[in-house]
Amino acid sequence: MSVVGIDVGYQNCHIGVARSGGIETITNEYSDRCTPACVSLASKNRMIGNAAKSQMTTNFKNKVHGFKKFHGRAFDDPFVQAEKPKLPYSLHKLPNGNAGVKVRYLDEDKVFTVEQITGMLLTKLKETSESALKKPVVDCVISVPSFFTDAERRSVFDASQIAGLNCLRLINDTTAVALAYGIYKQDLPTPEERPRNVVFVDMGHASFQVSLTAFHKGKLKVLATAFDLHLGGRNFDEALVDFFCEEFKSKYKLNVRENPRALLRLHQECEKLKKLMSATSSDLPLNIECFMNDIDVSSRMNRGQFEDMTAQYLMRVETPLKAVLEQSKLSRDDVYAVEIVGGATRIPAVKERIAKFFGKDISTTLNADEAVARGCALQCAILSPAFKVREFSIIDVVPFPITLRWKTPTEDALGECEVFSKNHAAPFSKVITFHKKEPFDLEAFYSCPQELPYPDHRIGCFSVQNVAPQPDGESSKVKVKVRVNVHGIFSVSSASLIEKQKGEDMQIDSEPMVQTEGGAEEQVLLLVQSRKYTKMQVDQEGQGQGDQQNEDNGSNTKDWACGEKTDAAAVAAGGSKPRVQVKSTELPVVANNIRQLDRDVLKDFVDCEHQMIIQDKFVKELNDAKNAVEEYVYELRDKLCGIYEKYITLDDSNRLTLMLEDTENWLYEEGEDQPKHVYEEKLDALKTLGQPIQDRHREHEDRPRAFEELGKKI
Ligand code: ATP
Ligand code: K
Ligand code: MG
Repeated sequence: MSVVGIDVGYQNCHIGVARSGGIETITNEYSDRCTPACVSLASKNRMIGNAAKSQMTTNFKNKVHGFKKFHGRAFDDPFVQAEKPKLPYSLHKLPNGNAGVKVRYLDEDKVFTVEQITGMLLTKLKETSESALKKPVVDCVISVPSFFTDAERRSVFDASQIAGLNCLRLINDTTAVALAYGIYKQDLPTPEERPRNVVFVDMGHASFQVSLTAFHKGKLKVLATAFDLHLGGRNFDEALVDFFCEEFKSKYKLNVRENPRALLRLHQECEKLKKLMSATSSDLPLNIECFMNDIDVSSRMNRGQFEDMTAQYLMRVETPLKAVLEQSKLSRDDVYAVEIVGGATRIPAVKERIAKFFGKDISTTLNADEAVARGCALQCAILSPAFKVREFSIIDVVPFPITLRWKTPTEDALGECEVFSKNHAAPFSKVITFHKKEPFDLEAFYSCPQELPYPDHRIGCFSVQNVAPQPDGESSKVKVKVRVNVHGIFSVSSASLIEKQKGEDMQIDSEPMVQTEGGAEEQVLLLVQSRKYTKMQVDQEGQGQGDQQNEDNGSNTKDWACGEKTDAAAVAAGGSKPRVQVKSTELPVVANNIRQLDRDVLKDFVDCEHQMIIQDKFVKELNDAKNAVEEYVYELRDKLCGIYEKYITLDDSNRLTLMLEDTENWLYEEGEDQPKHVYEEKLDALKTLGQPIQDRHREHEDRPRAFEELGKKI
């Protein structure tokens, strides 16, 4: 069983794995720990990661990057529309209204969903993990921004399935970082002591996330999260790009924005310049040769100028920092440490702003690039039975409050209940009791559309089916379980009909009910259950199951929805009241209008990804066979006028050299595009001639060594 954690960044991906020695981040085939979130589609195959990024400025229309924030979004979404003109590739409206990516692949116009594109990226990361671990990788934990809503999370989860991964948990970036911070700390406070409050700050390429987390020995509890959806390293790159576009317009009369290739190159150079400015405050040059219309461009920039032109972004650093303090009702003095990660926190002015706000030095004890991936791998290790990890419990938060709404029997009024408040503990399940005579629908939505970083506040509609009145015509008691699962995804996960048993008093009726405002007959009772997810099992949909009745009566009694407080928590916790004999029948719950891929479509995408993997493998083997011929030609030719010279007659050597030259020419002409076996035969033919020479050479080389060995023995 594999233990792998994947940080899928907007720009950069990292992989953490558990080995017997501990958690490490692994390198890819380019010996790079970072794999760019970039997918390139071509006429014969795909290139993913470094290979795609390295030729960023060629074939750019088919190079897809910056797609992370399209997850779960419609084509008409204002964010998608705002991004569209900045992208070198085209977006396309899919039949379901979502944003797809239009590219040329296998010499055809193709539209891929964002799930498929991320699926491709995850396929690559899966392969990288497999070659590092030397075994198949299926189980993993993947990070998502803490502000991702249901639709975005479902979309990333589907992407993981397309790549054939079994995602045990979608974990929030800053929570993964908190785990990576806390699990090795030996000096965390005991349960009786005040918690250690740590602020985690992650500024990546495209967004800014902050969390405030309370630590005790063996556990962490996220108290609050806040974010700036659109603040990250890319804003700083874009500020530089804007500046130089203007400058080159007046200085060289170049309209850079009209030339996508030049614009991409400028972007790359500006990012390099930005990083250099983090290291030095002195004046730095920017030179790009043959930039546009055969013109070389050059300019200069220093940190002071850079900070001036990015003041509007630096100003925004403070807001989420303030927000986590306010939400958790803590002051700066309650904060033990401020840990920063994410590439863009290396910008000195960003660091200064954070330090200034908290009035203390910021800590960089975690690896800024790898902490998220390490945290993901740690979470995977905790969830995996294959590894023994120190017990560490994680309680995350529900970032946006969630409400359920239903029709009342009078049909003109709606019942409504906020089932999860902002910063409610997650994962978490609750049971709501309804009294109903017929099937009913529960509509779930985010309660505060104005604070939601997503245009649609609806989550979905859950129909509870097969509800019928009791034999005596009375309403039936229906218990509905709602949950925010381990991935941060909401659902009405189950429902059951509770019936009186013959001869039994329906004692359960004496349970206190919570009357909601919606309707006279509607009674809502929220019972509290907590999860113990360290022993989580994963069902076929890959979603965490394993809710357990709360064993810890005390701590959760406050978690009553609708602000109602009654003593029913004791019942919930199986406490003081006598157990009632009741018959419970599972009721089907059908989810509608959930913002996610159709399950049949997902299945097709899984097959499609599989086909593409086969195609890539085919092309890779073909290229390897061709390259082997080319390499052999060069190697042999080199050695014929070098170390092999003494082992071949001049005539033979000339003949062989001629043959090598023919082969080289052939490779560029009709040998350009041949089936694999043709290259293999070509190589074999060359080796038949080359091998005897090589053998004679080796024999000669070995002779003195053999004598030496013999000498030692004598
Ligand atoms: P996100 O978390 O938003 O999804 P990501 O995880 O891909 O994005 P990171 O890898 O954390 O982002 O950070 C990438 C950003 O950090 C880029 O904008 C990059 O230019 C910037 N960056 C990296 N090193 C430096 C540096 N030394 N100085 C300034 N910026 C840097
Ligand atoms: K990253
Ligand atoms: Mg990141």
